[in-house]
Amino acid sequence: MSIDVEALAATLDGAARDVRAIPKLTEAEPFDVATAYAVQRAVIERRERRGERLAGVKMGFTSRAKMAQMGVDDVIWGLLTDAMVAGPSVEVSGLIHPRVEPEIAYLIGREVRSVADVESAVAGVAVGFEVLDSRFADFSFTLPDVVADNASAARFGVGAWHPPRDLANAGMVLEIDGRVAQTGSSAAILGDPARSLRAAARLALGAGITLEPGWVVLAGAATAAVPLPKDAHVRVTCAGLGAVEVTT
Ligand code: OOG
Repeated sequence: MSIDVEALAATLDGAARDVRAIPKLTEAEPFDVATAYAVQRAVIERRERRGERLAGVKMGFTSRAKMAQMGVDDVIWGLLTDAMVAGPSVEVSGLIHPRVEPEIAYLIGREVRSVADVESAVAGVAVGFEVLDSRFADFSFTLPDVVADNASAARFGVGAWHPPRDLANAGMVLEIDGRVAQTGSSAAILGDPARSLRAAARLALGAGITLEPGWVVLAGAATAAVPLPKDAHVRVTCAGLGAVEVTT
């Protein structure tokens, strides 16, 4: 049986727009990871046709905590658009079952033409957060499902940009309403988030996508994700990078 990439993309896009969870796509018919990335691209192309612009790349499952939480053990990536930029607040009623996680963010300062180029192309680093919202019921998916679903990307935000620096082991805290929900270290992100940055460049280039000036690379969560409730105040801090806050 041949997979209808456009039909799968329409299903995922519709679920996000209708704020409605759907069963795993692979339940109806299994497909491989390469097909899943084609579906992901088709979802993004639908968003671009509605006027959204690409704003960066996100990495997923770059930490053991996340792999263990989601039962998946391969690094994945997804695309960010300007419509996903959140702050100072996130409207959770537009999301199915949002979760939030702490991130390290890189700001791309000039076009990245090779993996060797990417570190010198970084114009800034910041603490960030990502709001995930799997389009699948109960956040339950296989690797191809979550890849097709753009790595559960929904919203993201970053704090103030700082000059590039070594972030191999910086303490990170995720607080919700003043209570510590998760603590971790940037070292949880592939041992050093700079590795995740290089992986982002490699994967994007391999897919024919050039990281552009002004784009953001989210290196992946340092901890597990936690449910993002309504009327909450979220604060993520990273040693040396200050804090980023968002309300729901
Ligand atoms: C997939 C996204 C994973 C990360 O930082 O590991 C991710 C999910 O957990 O729903 O963004």
